[in-house]
Amino acid sequence: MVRRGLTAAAGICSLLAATKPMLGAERPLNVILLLVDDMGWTGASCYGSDLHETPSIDRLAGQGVRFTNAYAAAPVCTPTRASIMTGKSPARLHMTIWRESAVNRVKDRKLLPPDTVADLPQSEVTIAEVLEAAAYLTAHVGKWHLGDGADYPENHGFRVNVGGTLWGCPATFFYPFAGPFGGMKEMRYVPGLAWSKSGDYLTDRLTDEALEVIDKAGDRPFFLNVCFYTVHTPIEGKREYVERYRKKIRPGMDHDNAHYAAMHQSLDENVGRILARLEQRGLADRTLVIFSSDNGGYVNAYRGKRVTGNRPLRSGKGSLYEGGLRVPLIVRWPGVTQGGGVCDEPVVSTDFYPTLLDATGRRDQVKHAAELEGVSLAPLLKDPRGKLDREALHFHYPHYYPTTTPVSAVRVGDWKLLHFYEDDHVELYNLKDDIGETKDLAGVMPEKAKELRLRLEGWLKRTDAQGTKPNPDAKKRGV
Ligand SMILES: [Ca+2]
Repeated sequence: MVRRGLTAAAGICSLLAATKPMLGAERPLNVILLLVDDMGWTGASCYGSDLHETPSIDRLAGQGVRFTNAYAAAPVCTPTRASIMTGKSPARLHMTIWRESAVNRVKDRKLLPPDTVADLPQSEVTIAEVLEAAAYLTAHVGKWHLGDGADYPENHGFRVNVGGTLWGCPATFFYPFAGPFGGMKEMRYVPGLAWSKSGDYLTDRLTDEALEVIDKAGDRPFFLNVCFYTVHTPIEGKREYVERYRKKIRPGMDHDNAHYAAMHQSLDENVGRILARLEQRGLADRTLVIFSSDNGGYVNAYRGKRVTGNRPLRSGKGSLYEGGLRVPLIVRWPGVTQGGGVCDEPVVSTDFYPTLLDATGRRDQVKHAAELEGVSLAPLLKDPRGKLDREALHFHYPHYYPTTTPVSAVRVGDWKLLHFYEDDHVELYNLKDDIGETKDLAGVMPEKAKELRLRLEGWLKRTDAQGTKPNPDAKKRGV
């Protein structure tokens, strides 16, 4: 039934026939990107969760390199996804907020956020377009959130799109994955899953379709972009798993949401199914696998219950404190990564694109490589104790969220500075001594704070980043 599902929905057989086979003796590397939605830094067992059980993700970490200082390029969905697809920073792209908010700007706060880009511009060359030009089968499965119909995955280099739409989350994770959503009762659905049946769970069904791509690729190299809708809201786990975690929760645990834990178990099972299929088909030794998340864990409540905490990190999704930005990242590159590597070098999702150019041998083939803002992680994957030739990571979120007001941030070595725009104040932290960002050192180290602030302002100028403006209505409203 599942097999017929993808064939009917995406016409995969005809697509395969239409794409030219690769020439040359060396078989190109397949690429699978496993991107989770809103998974916090400590969401997996191997990253320290005290509740979630993730044996498959942990096994992958044991076979590759696990990064401890990996960042999403932004603290919310759309901008980070744009950074992965383009290799450019959200600030440069003017895509700094999630799509729904980009088309409905906040106008009742002290500052007016900028008028940002809602849809991924066609002028950008996505990593999918690069690999499609190299005769890869390019398939997107799951969340897209990078534009409306004119900018769906199929218009940005993907030959197959199952489930990708303008929306950031499904109405429900249970069959039929459709229904009214939000205050406006907008009707949402997940396309491409026509052969689903009562009782099906979305994370399982999307993985069915991902497995179908692997099965049907044959000798063709493939780029499989699996963007799980989980563990984003709605926080809905399978009933039997929820009961299991309810019994496991004890007072004082960092993670104490049984539904959220159940969602992690389903995620982990499906990561395991994909990795097992690679083994079964003899593809594991020629497939690069990246596992990561698009922003930190969501610390606000859903249906009256806190979703998660990111301790020891401060805050969560939406914030430029570590809890909003720092994410899991595991990379397994056959022949390059040694098992069990741990890398502490700061890296960011913008780095995936140049890494994939190196891994697939495409760097010399693309004209725009010099425009990319990320750097290849290849040296770190070969030697996790190595260092990148990069001085700083920058972040720009000129928007509001329940966890933040408009803010930019820069990390240089162990130092991190945040610049909040509502009152123009800065905060300085030493992450080596204070990973929880509890001791603001800006007052006692003004020279250091000034140095980082100037560096941050220089970067914002160079990237043509959009700023906020005072809201002329703010005084009237008393905000
Ligand atoms: Ca997200």
